[in-house]
Amino acid sequence: MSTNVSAIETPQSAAPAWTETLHEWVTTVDHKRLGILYILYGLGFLVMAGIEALIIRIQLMHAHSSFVSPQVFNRMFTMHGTTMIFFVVMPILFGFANYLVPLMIGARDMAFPRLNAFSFWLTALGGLLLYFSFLGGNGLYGAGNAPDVGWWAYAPLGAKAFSPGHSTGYWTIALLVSGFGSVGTAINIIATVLCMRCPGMHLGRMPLLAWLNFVMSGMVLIAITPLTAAQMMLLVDRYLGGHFFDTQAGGSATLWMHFFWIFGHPEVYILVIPAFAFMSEIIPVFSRKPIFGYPVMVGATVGIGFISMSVWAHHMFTVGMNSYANSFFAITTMAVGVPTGIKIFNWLGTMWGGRIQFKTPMLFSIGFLFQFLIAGLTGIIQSSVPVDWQLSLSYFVVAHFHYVIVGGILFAVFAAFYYWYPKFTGRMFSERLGKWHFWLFVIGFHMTFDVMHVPGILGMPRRIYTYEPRPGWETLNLIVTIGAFIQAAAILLFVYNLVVSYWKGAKAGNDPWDAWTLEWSVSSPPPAYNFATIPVVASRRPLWDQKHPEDPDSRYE
Ligand code: HEM
Ligand SMILES: [Cu+2]
Repeated sequence: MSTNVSAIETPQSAAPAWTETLHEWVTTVDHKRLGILYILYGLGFLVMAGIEALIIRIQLMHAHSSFVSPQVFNRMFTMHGTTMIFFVVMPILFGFANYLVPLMIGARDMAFPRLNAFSFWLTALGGLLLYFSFLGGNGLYGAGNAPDVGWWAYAPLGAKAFSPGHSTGYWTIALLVSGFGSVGTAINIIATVLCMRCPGMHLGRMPLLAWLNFVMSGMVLIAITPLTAAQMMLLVDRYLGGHFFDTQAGGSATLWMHFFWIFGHPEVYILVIPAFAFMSEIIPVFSRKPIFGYPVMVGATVGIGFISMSVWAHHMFTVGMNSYANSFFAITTMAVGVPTGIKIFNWLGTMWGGRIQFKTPMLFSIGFLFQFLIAGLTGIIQSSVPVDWQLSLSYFVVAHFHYVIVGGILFAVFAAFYYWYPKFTGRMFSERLGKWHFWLFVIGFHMTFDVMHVPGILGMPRRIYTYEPRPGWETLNLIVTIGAFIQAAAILLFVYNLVVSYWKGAKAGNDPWDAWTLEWSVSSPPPAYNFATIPVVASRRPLWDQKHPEDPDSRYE
């Protein structure tokens, strides 16, 4: 019996089309759609956390300012830091990993699509819970609303006695819930990389982006667990009369610090390793050369993964550990610079002798290389214990980690946006606006974070709500604040470019960059099933081989 599919009437639903679309997106288990949801979610919170940063900078623009109250100031830096780390950069990186890993290894989806959707919605709930805290009390100036204990919530600040009401409760539960989401995504990425690769793609041929997200996921499983345990203990302290972190009742405040940084430092590598992955995919394509030292790049990543688990107490050089402990953590911190340096060397080796195309993705990649190197060097400076004793809790530290997070990770994220946007949307973004965004952001970034080092060296502590008009402090802080606004303008230009190009951009086609990984072998955007037939690969550059069968020597093995 033959069934003529087209003859069957599909009942037309009375609901307006947009509700159909909304229903599709809310219930999707497709890795590409979940990837886009993660990215849009992260971009939404980037605007929130960006506004918080600008409020901080307006308050610090000159001495004796009272633009906001000390309470609101404390809430702004706590929400800014927590949001940027957990609800901006992590979701955006998980979004790219979700979208790209299955496509790059020749798979139709992640290993566990429903776990994938569940993990996204847990992360989404976490961010909403954190921001519900603004409404949780009686408005901005009321007690018991947005958390104000810093993004580390050091004991005893997190205790009920110091933060009455539910503000820290919201912070703890929001991170707990999103932490389960991160663990779910990490399990999914690991299972997908190990079990879903297409025929011929053994681990030695897997794109570096899949390798690095595999290592990052392993680190998530190890690092998130101590944070989850500490949060559980904090909830017991706050709501069940526990004393884990209460020094007066036999608990320990430094115990919280150890738990937080056993998570916290690997966390910064969980953020930077996917950024490294973007560089290892983008730099070769715009240098027209395969990556230099593929196996070493994999080895260096695994090395970073291990060493970065042993450096955490470099955040605690000033709490009074003995000199053996200080020396140990100083040495491990310097040691993590070695595999990181190898990566920078290999990216430069890839560009060396290449035919460099200065397209927007490559401009942001070069910005990443330059700034991440400087960020690494100021990190090494602080790994020297006596130097850290001078600089700890100063604006030099704030400048350093923003150099890593903005100068490194955010630049790499922008490079990734410009590189894969044509694949996600089927449209090219405006290259002219892209270049404007790049140069404006470079100027804003250096005005903000280069200059920020100086008041730090001059002794300006972080997290102070205002300051005395000491020599140079006001001019320097004014320049920093102007720089922050230039960065904000650049990010608005970026958002404008992405939105307008979605409708007006030139058609992208499958492979606008003449690249060589599998995501470029399918249409833009890819069909729901990704590949009509599962590809069979024979080298690290499967699409290149397809495009250049006449040139077997160019096979990169
Ligand atoms: C793009 C422009 C940004 C500007 C202008 C900016 C500005 C600032 C400022 C002024 C502070 C210090 C507050 C103080 O101690 O007084 C701060 C803190 C912080 N920022 Fe940013 N930031 C930016 C981006 C980011 C990004 C992308 C991240 C992370 C992904 C981030 C993470 C943090 C963290 C974790 C803190 C520490 C919060 C705390 O002390 O509890 N920032 N930011
Ligand atoms: Cu650290």
